[in-house]
Amino acid sequence: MSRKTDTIRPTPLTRLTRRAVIGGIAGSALAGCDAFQESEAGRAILFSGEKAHMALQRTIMDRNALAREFTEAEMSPVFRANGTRDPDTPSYNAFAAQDFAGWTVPITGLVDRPMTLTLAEIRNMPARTQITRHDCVEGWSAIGKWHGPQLSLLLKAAGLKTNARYAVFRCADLYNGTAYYESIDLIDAFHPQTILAWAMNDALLPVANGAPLRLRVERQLGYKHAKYVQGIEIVESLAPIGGGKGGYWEDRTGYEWYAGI
Ligand SMILES: Nc1nc2c(c(=O)[nH]1)N[C@H]1C(S)=C(S)[C@@H](COP(=O)(O)O)O[C@H]1N2
Ligand SMILES: [Mo]
Repeated sequence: MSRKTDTIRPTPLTRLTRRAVIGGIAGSALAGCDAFQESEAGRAILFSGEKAHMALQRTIMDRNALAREFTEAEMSPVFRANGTRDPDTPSYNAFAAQDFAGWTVPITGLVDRPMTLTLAEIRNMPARTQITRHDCVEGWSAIGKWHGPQLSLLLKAAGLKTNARYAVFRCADLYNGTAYYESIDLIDAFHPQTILAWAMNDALLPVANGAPLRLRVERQLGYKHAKYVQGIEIVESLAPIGGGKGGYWEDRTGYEWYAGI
């Protein structure tokens, strides 16, 4: 999708409303002329504002756009695992030995109703199924089917405070001795394809891919898709989280916090 605004023909517009931009009907609905607009300076002023507005509007529309979804026939025969393939801690192994029956996800921080959801409750929530392509920054991709409730359902249940800005995911695995963590902003958190997946390819999520719960945040690169999720924290700032850059890899490498695709 092109982000260029300068390909838009500068038809004479007197005003440009948000609605007109969204509808793409600005040219036809608002055509008109006046002396100011006819002057070069006037046009420059008008169209610089218009471009800024369009750029902003497009950014917001882009962020809400859906990731491509695929058909069953397009699914990868093997969906490889990456990063931690088995947390293998005493605590995780104890949960795994009981098919994760005791697994819970506390939702804490800037919420009106802090709550602890059980895995059973999460599996009973209305779920979305999506076949998407996972893109790892290391250069491989795989298409898989994911199933679980939209993260927005959980966040709406907890109720976000007005200063809430990010969702931080706490994971059960230690990566080189540190618990993996990741974070996303509220645009991604409320994106319709952002789900807490408990099933993959029509089976319960395997340990290698994040059992019993992993984030799917389909407009982002692979490392944002936190596996082994055992807590969600709503915060206003990422500064106090880990090294302050919002994620395990962001704090240790040059990986970008915003890894939008
Ligand atoms: N908890 C946790 N989540 C994680 C990782 C990890 O090591 N630990 N690796 C990330 C990376 S780099 C990728 S590409 C994906 C891999 O998901 P997969 O194992 O299902 O392929 O998980 C991401 N989420
Ligand atoms: Mo990755």
